[in-house]
Amino acid sequence: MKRVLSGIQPSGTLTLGNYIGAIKNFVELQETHQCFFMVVDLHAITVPQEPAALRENSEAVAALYLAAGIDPAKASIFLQSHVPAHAELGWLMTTLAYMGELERMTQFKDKAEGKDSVGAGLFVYPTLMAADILLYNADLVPVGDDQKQHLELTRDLAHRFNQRYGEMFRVPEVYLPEVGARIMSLDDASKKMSKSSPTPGSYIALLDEPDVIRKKISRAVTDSGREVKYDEANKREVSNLMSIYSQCSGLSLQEIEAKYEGQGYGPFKKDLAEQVVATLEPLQARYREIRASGEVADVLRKGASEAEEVASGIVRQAKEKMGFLLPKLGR
Ligand code: AQP
Repeated sequence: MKRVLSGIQPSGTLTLGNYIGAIKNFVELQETHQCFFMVVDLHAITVPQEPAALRENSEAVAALYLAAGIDPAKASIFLQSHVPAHAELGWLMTTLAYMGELERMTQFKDKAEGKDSVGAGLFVYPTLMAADILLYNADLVPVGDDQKQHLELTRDLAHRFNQRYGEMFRVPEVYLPEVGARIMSLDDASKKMSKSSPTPGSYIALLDEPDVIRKKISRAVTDSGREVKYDEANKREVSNLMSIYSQCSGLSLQEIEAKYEGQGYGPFKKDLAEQVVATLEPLQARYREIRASGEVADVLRKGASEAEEVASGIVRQAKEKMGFLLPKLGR
């Protein structure tokens, strides 16, 4: 079975963007691949996190994985910080990377823009991401297109290591899920929907109450026209709402266009809200049961031990190749 690795940062409450762009695909991938799904808490701290919120969000992301249908019998679910090999290989990768290539990362440039002080963690974060991937010799890393450059850096670092110290890392392929998976902000369709946005009206949180969802969708920005038509170049806002509708209902974009022909945005937005509520209500009910049962801790313990089994061997091998004097393994 091919191996898949991916993760989500516990940097806020997850959004419909995280669900459609990531978790929904994870649920499908677990049927055909050996999957490792992380809660990437070490990445989350590249921007300051309030400790109590980090703890709560970390458990919440794991519980949402389960509520969405990721099955711990099929996939390993774990916290990145529970597997020390991530931080360890992350450091080794940092020493292989060049300042120039990290400075070229557009995500760093975007996140650093206009700030007086920028954390060093944000700068070296792509080397930790490279370690995450290489620790599992992952074949596929499903990510959004904003992560493509980081995956290319991972490939470069893997090549560099293999050339310098001898063949060891598999060079992973970039795997971008199909188009339409990128969900944009409800108040500005030029930006992606983000859980760390300071404006709650810009995103639908997976745990938003039904009435909050209805209100956010009724206030979502559209345009001055009245045609429900998919046209990313000229009708970005409506196209984004149609993508959400399509992902939640299973209807194609053409079917949605036909359904609302000549009706304006009112009925479309009303039905969209109900589609989103119908998608999220069962997930929310399962989430509440999972949190109440206390099962998350056991799932994370099992997942970390499965991940550790793979990752600790890889980091040991990498250290050996680099010339570290290794402690003897137990007798
Ligand atoms: N708007 C989105 N549309 C589609 N996919 C999305 N993802 C995130 N936002 C959207 C996908 O979710 C996965 C995990 O993302 P992450 O939490 O590790 O970081 P991110 O991509 O930076 O997500 P956010 O919500 O924007 O987080 P913050 O605000 O903390 O930076 C990835 O697979 C991503 O593609």
